[in-house]
Amino acid sequence: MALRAAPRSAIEEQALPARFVVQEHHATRLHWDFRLEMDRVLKSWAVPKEPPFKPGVRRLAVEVEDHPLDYIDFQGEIPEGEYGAGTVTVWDKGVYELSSRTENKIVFTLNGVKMRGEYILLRTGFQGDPKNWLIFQTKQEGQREAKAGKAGGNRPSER
Ligand SMILES: [Mn+2]
Repeated sequence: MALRAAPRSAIEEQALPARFVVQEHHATRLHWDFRLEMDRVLKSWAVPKEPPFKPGVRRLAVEVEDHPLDYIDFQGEIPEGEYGAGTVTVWDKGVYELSSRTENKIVFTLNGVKMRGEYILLRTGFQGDPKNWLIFQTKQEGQREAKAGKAGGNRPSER
């Protein structure tokens, strides 16, 4: 197996929180590339509509190929004739905390600017395609407040 130039050492990797990025990509079709730093690559999903930043919105997220870690800061033009030709801008970025991960479900908390809170990526296999996932934010915030307050269940939501 070829070793990639690794900008972060194993020790750094343990010390530093994992990162994520969402790149808005004006290609043939506008989409948002959602990428999680994971397994020393950027695990990537293409989201055809603007990714959710509040609970109750579910978006299709189509698994696409892993990208190298140094792509996390990429913004600019992918030239005509190359795959994904068009303009890429960073729509959101930050760090995340992984809660659980199985073959078909990834639970994580994003700490970005637009995307904040607990999210789930769920492989639905929609239309028979295992690359089809859903991404959505959970309604955890209220639960967390209730837990933190320990005042018992039924505090009305403040917003
Ligand atoms: Mn793309």
